Amino acid sequence: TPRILSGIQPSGGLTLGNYLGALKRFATFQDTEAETIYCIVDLHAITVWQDPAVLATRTREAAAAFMAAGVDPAKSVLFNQSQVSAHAELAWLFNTVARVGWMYRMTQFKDKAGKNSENASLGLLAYPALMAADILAYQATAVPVGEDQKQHLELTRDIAAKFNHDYGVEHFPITEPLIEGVATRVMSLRDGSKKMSKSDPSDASRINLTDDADAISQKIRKARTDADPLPGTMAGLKDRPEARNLVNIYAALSDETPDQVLSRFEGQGFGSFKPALAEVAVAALEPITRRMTDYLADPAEIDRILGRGADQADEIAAPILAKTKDIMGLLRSR
Ligand code: AQP
Repeated sequence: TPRILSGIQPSGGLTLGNYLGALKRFATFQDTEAETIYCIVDLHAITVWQDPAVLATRTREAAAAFMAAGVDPAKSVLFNQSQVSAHAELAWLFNTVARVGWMYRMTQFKDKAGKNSENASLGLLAYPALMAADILAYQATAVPVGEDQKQHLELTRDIAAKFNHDYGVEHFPITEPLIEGVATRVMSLRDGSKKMSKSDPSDASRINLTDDADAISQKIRKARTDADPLPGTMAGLKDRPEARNLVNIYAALSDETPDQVLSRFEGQGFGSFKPALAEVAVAALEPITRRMTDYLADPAEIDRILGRGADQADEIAAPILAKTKDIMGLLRSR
């Protein structure tokens, strides 16, 4: 059976980008023949500084967001990465397979490390090797991600292929990215060239899954746009990234194509489009926010769910890790 794996970092409150690019689709895979494994990747989050006083809370919030978006712990394995040691162990083994040059080429590293990359954590550079471990510890065959993670997934494929080649085995699958839908890249509300991100310093740049109706409406009202009326099709929005983003968000939330949305708004300006978008966004997010709040009322139950998930994950990953060590010639002394 196909095995699907994906993860989200508890590096801040989750955003509409995380929802449309990831969470919204996660639940749908549960109803296919595939086995689904979802991981809150706390070891990834600490590649940039995380306040220890809030990381556990962020992790529970992410778990609540998964479940609020429809991920059912009875159908999917849901856990936090740091509790399953195969991730860190396999990442080390992959550090010996991956090449330094591969890591320096990653655009996310360049973006997050900034100008002073010598001062970035070594973990931030090695991030894609840990991501490869997340995926390959379960020999996962498909990974649903947003467009932004495509480069990292290619690196996972490179690591799997090099491992198989170097050791002359067919041990790791060459994982396929599952990138589809109109909002695989939701952009910042303040800058149409930057992706919407939970760690953007400007809260106005994103819609958080915990924002209430007023906050959502206000952020959409203030979103950067232009003064031109909307065209009848997306082709007419070529040089208008902010406008394109808002139309894509509308389409993704209402399960339409962007052209279907535009056909109703042709000739109208943002004065009428933005309130309509706010209404669609509030209607889509309100139930999720409400369910998140319900789950978060019982943090001990969230911990129990994640703990059970970690046990299940460990059961799958441990033999794959052991086999990997055998292939590499590491002595099995017990
Ligand atoms: N703006 C986005 N549009 C579409 N999909 C997105 N994803 C994130 N942002 C967008 C998808 O969400 C999943 C989890 O991402 P992550 O938490 O591992 O980290 P990220 O991609 O780096 O997301 P953020 O919000 O930008 O986090 P920070 O600010 O901490 O780096 C992935 O499937 C991703 O594609």
